[in-house]
Amino acid sequence: MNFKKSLLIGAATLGFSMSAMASPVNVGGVTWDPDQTLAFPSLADFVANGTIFETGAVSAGDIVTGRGQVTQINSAVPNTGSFCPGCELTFTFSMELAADFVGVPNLALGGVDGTFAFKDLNIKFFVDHSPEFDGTMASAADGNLWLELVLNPSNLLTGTGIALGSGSDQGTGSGVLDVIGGLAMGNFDTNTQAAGGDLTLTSSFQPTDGAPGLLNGTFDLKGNSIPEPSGLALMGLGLLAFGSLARRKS
Ligand SMILES: [Ca+2]
Ligand SMILES: [Ca+2]
Ligand SMILES: [Ca+2]
Repeated sequence: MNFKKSLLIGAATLGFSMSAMASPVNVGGVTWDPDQTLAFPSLADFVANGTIFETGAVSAGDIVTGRGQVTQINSAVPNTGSFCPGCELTFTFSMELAADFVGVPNLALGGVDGTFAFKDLNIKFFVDHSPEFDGTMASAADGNLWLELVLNPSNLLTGTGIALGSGSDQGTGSGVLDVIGGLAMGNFDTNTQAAGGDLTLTSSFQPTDGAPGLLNGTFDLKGNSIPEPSGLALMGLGLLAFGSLARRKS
C-alpha cells in the first residue's frame, strides 16, 4: 500500500469515528442516537423497551425461559421501522429461581405474595434480517447475536409480586447487567451503572389470558453507550501515523 492510499484510509477511518460521535450509531443494522432527548429518562444514551413471554417458577432451582422483542429504542412510541429497518431485534433468556418465594400465602389466587430472586440470568439479543417473530422461541433465536448480557456479580434479579408460583403471577423486578458478547458488546461495555455494571433492567410480568402458566410483560433496558469503540478510532490514528512515516521514508 502506498503512503497516499494509507493516508486516505487513515483519514477516512478517523473522520468516520469522529462524525459517528455526533450522529446515530449503527451496529449490525440496529441504530440509535446517544444524543436523543425524547425517551425517558433523556439522560441515558440508550433506552430500549419491549415485550416478554416467559414460563413461571414454583420453587428454588426452577428454570425460567423466555423470549421477546424490542419494540422501542430511544422513543416514546414503537419505532422498529426506524431503529431496525428491514430487520427485527428479538431476545431469548433463561434464569434460575435462587430461593423459594418469601411472603404470605395468597388465599384467593394461590402462590405467595412477597419477594423473589433469580440468579444465572443470561439474555441473548439477535438482529434478524428475515423478520418473522411470532412469539415463539425459535423465531426469537435466529439472526446474528447482537448483545449478550448476564447479571452483574453484585446482584440478583429481584422484585416483588402477588400469587408468585401460582401460574397467575404478577409483579415487577430489576437488576444490573454486564455485557459479555455480541456485535454491540464494545458499544455497551461502559461500567457506568451501579456496582460498575453496564445496563439496568426493569421488567413486569402478569398472567397470559388463554395460556395457563405462560406469563407476559414488558421491560425497560437503559444505560450509556460508546458511539465508536476505541479500536476503530485507534486504527484510524495508527494508519495516519503509518502514512506520514511512509512519506518521510520515501
Ligand atoms: Ca428470521
Ligand atoms: Ca426472528
Ligand atoms: Ca462492563
